[in-house]
Amino acid sequence: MVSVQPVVPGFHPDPSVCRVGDDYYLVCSSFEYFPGIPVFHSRDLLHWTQIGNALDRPEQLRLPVDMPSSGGIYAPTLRHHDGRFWLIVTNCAEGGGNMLFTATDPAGPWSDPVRLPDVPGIDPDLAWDEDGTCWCTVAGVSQVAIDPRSGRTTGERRALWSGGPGAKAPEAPHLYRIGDHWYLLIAEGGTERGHAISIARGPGPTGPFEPCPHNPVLTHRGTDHPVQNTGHGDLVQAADGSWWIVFLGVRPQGGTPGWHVLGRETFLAPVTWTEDGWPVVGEIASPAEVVDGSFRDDFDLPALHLSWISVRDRSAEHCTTKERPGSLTLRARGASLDDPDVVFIGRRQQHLTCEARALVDAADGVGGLAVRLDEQHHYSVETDGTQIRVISRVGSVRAVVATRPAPTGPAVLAVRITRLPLPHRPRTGPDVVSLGVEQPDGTFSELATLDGRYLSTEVAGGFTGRVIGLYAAEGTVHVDWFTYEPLAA
Ligand code: 6LW
Repeated sequence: MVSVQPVVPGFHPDPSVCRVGDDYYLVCSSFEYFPGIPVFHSRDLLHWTQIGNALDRPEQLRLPVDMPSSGGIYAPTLRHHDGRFWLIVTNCAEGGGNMLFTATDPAGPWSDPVRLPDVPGIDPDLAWDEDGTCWCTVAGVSQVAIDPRSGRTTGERRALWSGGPGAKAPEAPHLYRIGDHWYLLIAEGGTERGHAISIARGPGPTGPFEPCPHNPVLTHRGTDHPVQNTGHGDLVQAADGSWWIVFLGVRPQGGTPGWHVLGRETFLAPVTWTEDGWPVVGEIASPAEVVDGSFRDDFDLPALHLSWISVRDRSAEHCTTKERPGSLTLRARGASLDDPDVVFIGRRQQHLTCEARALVDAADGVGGLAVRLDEQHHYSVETDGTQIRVISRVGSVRAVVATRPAPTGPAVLAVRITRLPLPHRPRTGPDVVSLGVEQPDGTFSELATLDGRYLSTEVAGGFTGRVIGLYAAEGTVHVDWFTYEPLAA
């Protein structure tokens, strides 16, 4: 029996789910990364496989270079209606706003955006009532009827039930017709330790809504549950008639106050209903084993694996597998990871302990392997062909913390993320990040070991989590292969 586990580990917050027959589909927020909105498929709600990224063309997603980390794509809602998949989401970047996309296959392609210029607010939801009216409900909570094909509103915006008295941040609304009632599910309390999910119901999609007598229906606030910040959920009925909820949660580690480094992850729990029709959320349902997640890329294919995400954009000029067959070529733009214009491509850290390695040829440039939270919080090991160095950026402080002569030819750069032995834990951060270079005999030669707390959300702020990947800081670098492997805890 494993400990409580997410169903989609790593930075995958704000899950939205829908079912078509025996198939489930799930989407998450993606913020400053491109492509945006990973799409997952499952047959049992416990095991999910990524099948696409909904926003994988610049016509669908443009993220300006001056947009700070944790801007961009927030909180999508995925629905299946009238033979099509519908995805509505907020682009929080300048010139963004609410946008709607459709697809016949959730793996893609997804349409170009239909913009909703008259619907302000984040966390948009879509629901259709019996006479075909489409209701768009946003954080706050407010609602307006829309024509989803044109993006125009077809009525006045109205305030709806907005959660318990005094609770901050009523958001993430989802509206469902279940039996004789319309239910309005929301998150409240903010996405930190006070996070919760509450529900109300009414006779129609516009209310009036009566709150559930046992709200909040889900919260871990004030408990010592290993999963905290639980909230922002979406209900789904399984083919067998049972009900489930997907929601976000975090796994804080280390001493007080606890630091989470993988971002907000997606969890699953069963839902039962009381006799008078209110939902009761059960204990978290975990997969029987930790998601393996081992990954190796030799960059032999023209298209990159779906799990790679780039900061803000990915152009063939700066990131390609076609220039040197069997390698990933990165051509620098921004001069370092501190630069919002950096050429960086990575994958979400999905395990509390793990190792990533890459064979980097820096004969024509400078580049390396990084653990990135945002522009101000990252650790990296890089090479310029003659020297290997470890760089730490925490807040406004940037330092080269170790250097060593580079081996002749390409170097295997490595990052190991581990936990300190138990006696040290009460006063430590969540983990330690060791950065170094692999010797010809395969042994890891460490240049520096840094406290992981500085690459946590509690330190850096924001909505994302760690991403481990490759970057170019000058000229051109070629990466022959990249591996990611979970380590035994
Ligand atoms: C999202 C809001 C939230 O829009 O965090 O936890 C925001 N919930 O609903 C960003 O993910």
